[in-house]
Amino acid sequence: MSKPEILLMGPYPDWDLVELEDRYVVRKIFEAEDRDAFVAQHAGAIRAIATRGELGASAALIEKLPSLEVISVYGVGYDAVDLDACRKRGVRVTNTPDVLTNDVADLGIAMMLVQSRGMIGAERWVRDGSWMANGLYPLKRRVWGRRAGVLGLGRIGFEVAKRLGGFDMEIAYSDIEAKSYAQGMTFIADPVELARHSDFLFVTLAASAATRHIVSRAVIEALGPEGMLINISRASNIDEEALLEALESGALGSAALDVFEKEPNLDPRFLALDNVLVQPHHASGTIETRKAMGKLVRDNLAAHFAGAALLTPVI
Ligand code: 8YV
Repeated sequence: MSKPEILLMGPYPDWDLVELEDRYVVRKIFEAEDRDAFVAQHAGAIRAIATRGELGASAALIEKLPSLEVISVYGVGYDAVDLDACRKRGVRVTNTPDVLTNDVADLGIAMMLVQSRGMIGAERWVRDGSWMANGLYPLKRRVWGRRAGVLGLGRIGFEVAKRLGGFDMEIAYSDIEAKSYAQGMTFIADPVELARHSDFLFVTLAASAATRHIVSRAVIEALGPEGMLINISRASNIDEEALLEALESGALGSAALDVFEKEPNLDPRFLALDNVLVQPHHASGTIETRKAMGKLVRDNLAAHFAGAALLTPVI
């Protein structure tokens, strides 16, 4: 039997590619010089798309693939996949929830600690001889015992909150409704109020059209000159222009960001600021988790082509 053809939207680790190429004809759109010509050449045969969270699949692409049956996302976020276009065409979509939750939460906590204790500057202080020349490193802010807000208490938000409990922090959260599993945490529905009650505000909610800029100028200003914003979700959840202005003016104390609009081509204004920690969208980036994500992508594709139930369907 001939192998089904799949369209790969961006590079996967070699260990995944080897496995995919064993079972499928893999068409790598990201290597094509002329993407439109590449799609036109293979369109009729493509039955699946394997993509990444941040790359997704646009309506324009989906419409060009008449044989498309399924899109498997390497990532929990599927906001970059046009679900309306998929529904119209009866295309199924899967993602990789759960397997990445703990690593994403870990990175969020690490970003809070690194930024609050000034560890990037402290490293520089040692390496550039400032320690020898100037002595003690400037004092930074404590983390333990302070107030944390979690915007979006889903799987990742909950794991962030659990970890924050280990720092004896006062934890509040915002979500569509109060969660029964949020023991010992205060529910504050309004994100502005949540920010007002937080020293550290974690953005952990799944992105959609409805959550676009949920971290508004008002939220950022409520967090204030002593506050820190930590984003391990999607850039679209934050009004990035308002964030930049607040970081520049000091209306917001600091930020720790793993995601950016137009990433990896982030706004250069971020790089001129020393009150922001920038990370290259790698919250799920451990070998263990990425292997589990790749396996789930493949298992979903295999289930689809075997006519079995999808393991982790979105639609
Ligand atoms: C990326 C992510 O998919 O899970 C998500 O939604 O954005 C990430 O895990 C990962 O960086 C691979 O591109």
